[in-house]
Amino acid sequence: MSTKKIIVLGGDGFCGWPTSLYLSAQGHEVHIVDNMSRREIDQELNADSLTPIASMDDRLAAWEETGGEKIGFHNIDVAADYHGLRDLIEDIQPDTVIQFAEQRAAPYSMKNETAKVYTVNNNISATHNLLAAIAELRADIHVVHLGTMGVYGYDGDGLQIPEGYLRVYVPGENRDIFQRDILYPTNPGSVYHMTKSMDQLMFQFYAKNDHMRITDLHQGIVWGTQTAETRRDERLINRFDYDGDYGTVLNRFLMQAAVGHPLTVHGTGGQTRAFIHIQDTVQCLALAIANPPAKGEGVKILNQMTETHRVRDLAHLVAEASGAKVEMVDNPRNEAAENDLDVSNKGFIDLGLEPMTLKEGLLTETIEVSQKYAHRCRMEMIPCVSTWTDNQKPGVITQIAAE
Ligand code: NAD
Ligand code: USQ
Repeated sequence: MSTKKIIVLGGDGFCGWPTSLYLSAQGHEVHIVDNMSRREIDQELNADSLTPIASMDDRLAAWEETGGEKIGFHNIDVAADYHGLRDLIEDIQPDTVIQFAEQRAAPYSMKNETAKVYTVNNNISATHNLLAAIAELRADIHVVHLGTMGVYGYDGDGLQIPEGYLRVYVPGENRDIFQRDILYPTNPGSVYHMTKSMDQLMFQFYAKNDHMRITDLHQGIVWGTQTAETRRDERLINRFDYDGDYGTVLNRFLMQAAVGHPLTVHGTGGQTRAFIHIQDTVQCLALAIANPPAKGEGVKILNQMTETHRVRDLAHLVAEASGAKVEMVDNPRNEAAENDLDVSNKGFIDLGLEPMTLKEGLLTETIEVSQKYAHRCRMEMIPCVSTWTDNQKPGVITQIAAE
């Protein structure tokens, strides 16, 4: 394996931190860029990570003390400080830049007008600043971006979702049939998911105009918290979001079980979603970095997920493992009550990914981590209260529906 110089934008976050450690452990030279905005949002919401995350200085010191190579850190707002980002790229001359630095919570992006405007400005500018800087420097740098499965939408009717592109046949005049491979039509379900759809157009343009090498990873919901590297020392522990805006469904169910809170299923729980464990996320990033597209090839899109599950099935699985109660609450989101989801992840399987699944003991590990830090949970932050429109109600518990 050839080692590379890698800049990780958003390297303090839930996916970025363990990815930075994994890549460093693999022998790559890693530089983290982060403006700590996610930690500021913790304060704004008054809902800290369930796990006690150390300061960046303490994290990096702990990494070196446990045998890791030095990781650089640069506090830059990628969305606001174009020149800071460009100068850093010029200085480091990375082979790869990973773009994790976006506001990633759908409920937060729907919270109010301020959060909508922030999410769009931050996410679009961060991604575009990166692309414009690489174009200005005329550098041959592989951009690896974390997109989302949510760009495809959730109105599945049995069609297997391909990896990014859809082959269409368009009838012309004189009975001609024209073939095109187009970006799969986007159908975002929140302002956050909309920004990921817009990112796709920017990638399409820069891959065409500047022959930039770009990989866009359409990732499912990430669950779990620890990886082999973050387990090395408590100061390396990864973030664990559980609150109604940032907590994602499976991790929320696992921590709810651990703190004695009923499992909050939105609506009928018929929503089917794609999932991936954080340990597989870091493996996928390494595989994507090792396999960049050729110059001029167009954007390489890979579906980064390992399994699909219906929300109510997950709730019952966690309830069986833990004895927790399941509660059906109002759905604060404007989303299909029931959907099927069939996704191709052939790209990563062909590259050698050996997926972990829910069955492999990791559910228990996440419950145990949650139990250890249960005293840090603020119960009042658990309900999902950000509503998509005035027609939705917050997801607060009113009655026990199932056990
Ligand atoms: P996170 O919020 O934990 O991490 C994002 C990091 O980026 C934070 O540390 C934040 O401070 C930083 N950041 C945000 N805006 C920035 C800016 N303008 N300049 C510098 N730093 C900035 O999110 P995450 O869960 O690690 O997600 C990372 C990426 O993966 C996101 O783009 C997200 O959309 C995508 N993703 C996440 C999931 C998931 O389940 N967590 C699933 C699919 C895709
Ligand atoms: N849900 C519940 N109960 C809860 C929380 C959520 O039933 O307590 C439901 C939601 O209504 C939704 C589903 O679970 O139907 C998934 O919600 P989520 O918060 O776990 O996931 P989502 O909002 O889609 O966002 C997360 C990440 C985002 C990423 C996305 C991948 O926050 O960054 O892009 O997963 S995907 O869902 O594949 O688009």
